[in-house]
Amino acid sequence: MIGTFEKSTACFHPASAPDYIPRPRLRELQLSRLQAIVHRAYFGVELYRRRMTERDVRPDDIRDVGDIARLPFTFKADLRDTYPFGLFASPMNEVVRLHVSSGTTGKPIVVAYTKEDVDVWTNVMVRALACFGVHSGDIVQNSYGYGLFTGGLGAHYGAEALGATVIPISGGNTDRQIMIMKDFGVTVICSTPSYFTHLIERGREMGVDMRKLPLRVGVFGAEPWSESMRRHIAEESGIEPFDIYGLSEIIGPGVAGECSLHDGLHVFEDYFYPEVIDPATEAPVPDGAEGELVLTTLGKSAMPMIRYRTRDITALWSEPCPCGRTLRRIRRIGRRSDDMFIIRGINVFPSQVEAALLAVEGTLPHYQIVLTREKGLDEMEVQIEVTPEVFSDKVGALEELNRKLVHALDRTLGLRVHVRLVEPHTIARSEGKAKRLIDRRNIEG
Ligand code: DLL
Repeated sequence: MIGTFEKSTACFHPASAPDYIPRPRLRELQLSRLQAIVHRAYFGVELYRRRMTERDVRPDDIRDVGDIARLPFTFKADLRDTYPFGLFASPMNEVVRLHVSSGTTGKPIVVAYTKEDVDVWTNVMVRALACFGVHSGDIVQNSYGYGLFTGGLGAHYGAEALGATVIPISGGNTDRQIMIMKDFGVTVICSTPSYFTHLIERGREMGVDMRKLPLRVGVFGAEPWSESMRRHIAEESGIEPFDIYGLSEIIGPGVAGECSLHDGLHVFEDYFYPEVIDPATEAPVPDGAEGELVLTTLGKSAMPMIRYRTRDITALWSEPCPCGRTLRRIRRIGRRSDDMFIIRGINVFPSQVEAALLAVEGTLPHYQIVLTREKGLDEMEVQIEVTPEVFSDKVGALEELNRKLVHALDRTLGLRVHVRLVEPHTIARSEGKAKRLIDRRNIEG
């Protein structure tokens, strides 16, 4: 899709200077930051000290960036097991922000930021938005959810620091989103790609053709999307869609972003050190080969992450980019190595659904999650078998159970889903691993 976007405006923001530093200088910077962060993690967090001791490695052993391979990995389970504050390396009076993301079971995971961490986050978001050609004078409709999710505030701080005008509309209330987009002359939209396709559809129903609006740039991330989805969005709305990647454990949005060549996402390597490994052998894969992305934070104080196993599958490219940035690129993320799925930007593990369902009396441990996409909006239906007693009972009992399950799922996932109660033995039994998830969303579409 190179060079096909008519409305693009290239510009340079001073904060983007580190995007272009020569590789040898970048490596020096990475080393000094890595040494500092490993020191901080070792002396400030019990789990890191224990893991490093088990591997017989001390902070002084990190003498080259390559020595990172001697450090232990960190997993999502470590955040869950140390819930809520066990991985914090700063005293609470230096922590100015907490965000929360899904864990694999009922308990969420908590991430922390000092004032300086928020500044780092803002800096990488400014650089990501600058990559996308966003500048002061732009009117940014921020439809990422505000709250515990990192999307809303992350994009907000970045866009504001860039000098753009931010409309902190958050997600939902689609008709109002379209009215504001039209009436305020919005030029940039930040949202999940699936929500934007919904906005396009609803806009058309309301007689609003986005191709005729000043809207120019889409900042899309928080869930996998494809080249065909990009083409669809570009054709239907006339905007230039950019991919932005990030995760709460590392900082939120702003870990990597596309430049105008749309050929991979530049990782802001001066703050996030990327490795790609074979998830089975844990060995690094060659440049350009597919594997699991592992990230180390080089500039975060409150909660340093050492070799975090993201479970996101990608490839890392060292080949220089024609845009001039020296930052390496990752291929867009299409899938994960675990069973987490993302619906309307919210991360969900089937194990969370199971825990919520089975805590309610009258259910059997046979369920299935069906995901569909209607008019660009993701829908989730949970089908669950109920005990013969409940099923043969009056309609009232089924309705009551349905209501309880919807409520239990909402409480656990933060998501309103459909529940369908079915007779015992309705859901297909599997001979091996149970197939809990049927994804009919056609991500490619
Ligand atoms: O989704 C942060 C974010 C907000 C990124 C807004 C971009 C825009 P979490 O809720 O912790 O954080 O979810 C992180 O979402 O490990 C990926 O599996 C997935 N993900 C995030 N961005 C992309 C993307 C935010 N551009 C998890 N493409 C990550 C594919 C993505 N998957």
